[in-house]
Amino acid sequence: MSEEHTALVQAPGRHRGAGATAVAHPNIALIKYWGKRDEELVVPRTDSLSMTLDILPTTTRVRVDATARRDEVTLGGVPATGEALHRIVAFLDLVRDVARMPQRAVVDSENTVPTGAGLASSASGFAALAAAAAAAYGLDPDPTALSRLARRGSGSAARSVFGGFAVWYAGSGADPAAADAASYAEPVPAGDLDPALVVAVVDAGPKALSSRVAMRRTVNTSPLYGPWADSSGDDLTAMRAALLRADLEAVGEIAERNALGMHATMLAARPAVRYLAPATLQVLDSVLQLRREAVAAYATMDAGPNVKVLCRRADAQRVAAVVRDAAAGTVVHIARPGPGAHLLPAEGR
Ligand code: 2P0
Repeated sequence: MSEEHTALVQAPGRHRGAGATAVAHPNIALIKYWGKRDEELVVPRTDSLSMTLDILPTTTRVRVDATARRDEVTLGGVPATGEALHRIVAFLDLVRDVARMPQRAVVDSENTVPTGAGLASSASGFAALAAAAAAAYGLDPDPTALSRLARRGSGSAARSVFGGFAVWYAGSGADPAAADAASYAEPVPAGDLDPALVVAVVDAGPKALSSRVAMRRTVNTSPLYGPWADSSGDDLTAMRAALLRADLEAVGEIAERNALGMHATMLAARPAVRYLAPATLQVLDSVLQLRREAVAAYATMDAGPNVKVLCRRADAQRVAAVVRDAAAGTVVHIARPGPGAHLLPAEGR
């Protein structure tokens, strides 16, 4: 048994090589992750904090196939190629390394969220893949180890391992092994907050620039990056306190300023990274109008033009109607806090 992976152990009695299916939901950061300090290990520069949604899940099945010569991956029924396939095979290699099993796998993943549109498809995707692959290769990670594993696929996936609100620690230490061990997510208590997140999809198309490339450029070239990263630490402290006292207005204000600050760092990158579109600004105007009408509604945006609006559950229908009408063609979904990544019961065979 490998000593260096104490939490990622072989499951006693589990049939090695069985198939496993896992479900995970996207999460939306209220305190953003933007910038890595270790690209290889996907260790971030700052802590982040998110809400896992109860909509738009990814379901992923992994079956170890002793006869296969290479991994076979289908995403939404279509064979994966290029960068998407490369990232999934690299992730499976990591799992095989820990499990000490060389066998290839057959992977089928169904996403209900548009991929690559700044709607956290890589968070639900790699959280589901981590849970399913770990089980298929006979590992039995505890939640911290599963979060660290999911992080290696895509940083934000570390948070989708948990339901509700989760904080993902940047960790500290220059030594890669120490940084890897210290960077994981865990649940955050949230008083009796009863929030909804209205997801306003103004454009479901894939983004022009991947968040991976965009955050690298921001860290390397934006003069605003350092100040935002510093202020994000203060935002996180204030956010935790606001969640504990179930203060939705404070949670929303902190989330909105943190997101706008992140986009400011991108706009100041050289060349600029601009995900915000005219329709994004129209939705942001409608959120301001809601606040003028005394509705607690606060916006956050990720690596894309779509807007997520935090509000009370009781206000969600009204908020959804207003933001949908703000920009032509906008589609809205109402989300509430959802569950963490989990395995589905074993299939009968
Ligand atoms: C977040 N985003 O905290 C931030 C805010 C987008 C903006 O996490 O390179 O797909 O795979 O670690 O997780 C998007 O980045 O990036 C993201 P990688 P990921 O949700």
